Amino acid sequence: MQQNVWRMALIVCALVAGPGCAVQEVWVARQTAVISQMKGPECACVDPKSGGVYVSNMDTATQDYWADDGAGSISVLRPRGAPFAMRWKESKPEAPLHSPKGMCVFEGVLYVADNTRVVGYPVIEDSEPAKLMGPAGRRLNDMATDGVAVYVSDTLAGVVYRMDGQGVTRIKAPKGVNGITFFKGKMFAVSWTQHDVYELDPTGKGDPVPFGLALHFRTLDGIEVLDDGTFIVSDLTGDRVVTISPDRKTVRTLIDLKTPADIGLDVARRLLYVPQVEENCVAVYRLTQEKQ
Ligand SMILES: [Ca+2]
Ligand SMILES: [Ca+2]
Repeated sequence: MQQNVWRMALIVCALVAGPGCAVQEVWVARQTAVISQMKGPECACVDPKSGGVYVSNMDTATQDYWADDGAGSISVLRPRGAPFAMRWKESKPEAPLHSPKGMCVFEGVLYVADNTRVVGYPVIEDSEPAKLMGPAGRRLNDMATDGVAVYVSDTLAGVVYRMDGQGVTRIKAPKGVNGITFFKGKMFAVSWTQHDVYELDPTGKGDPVPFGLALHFRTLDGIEVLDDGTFIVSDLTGDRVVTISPDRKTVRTLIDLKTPADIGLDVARRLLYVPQVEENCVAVYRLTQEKQ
């Protein structure tokens, strides 16, 4: 009887060929490496030109991730995850780094959100960082670039700042805004406290537009977008990384793992870097599309 039902279903599928019967392709993640020796890693940021990966270490003994404690560092991994320089930049009295979080690379400079300040390190040593006017932030969190300017989110103020050579402008964002990213000229963000994903208006005029997926999440941290438009977001206390379909409707678990923070995506190599804050490591995954 059961067999007949399945056979009938297949015949109906073949005749109707509706979307529900089509073979689906889904993204699958396979772990390729785990890099330990991190110290409260918050963000992995891929330099798309070199494939090198910067990792921010908040380095806290007290789990106060917003302490101006003069302890923080930046690690660099090679493409595919092997360590290159575990302490590429460290806090110095004359150039403090407290609890670095989100980063982006723009015009040869690695920009880093560090509590209330944005700091810049030339990617090529001994060159001067570009002069950007930073905002007076409260809890600066993630950074992104659209290739024209640099953006930083402020989780406590619920706003995103746009910085270029002309100064700072404000962009409307949801309360608790955390991760931000750009994809094909559109800007996206996740909220730690509102538990949703949003499209933002990078001109700063329009209100954030929620995806309406808040019931799926606990505390969202990072967001990236694959080249087919699939979103990848990390839910830190939800202990998972998920994909959201390009039509913004379907949520699927991609990886179950503890405390995933601000993920980094190497689109060209299809590698995903997941800093695990409380595990003091970065897990590296190869992404493939497979038929379901
Ligand atoms: Ca610190
Ligand atoms: Ca973050």
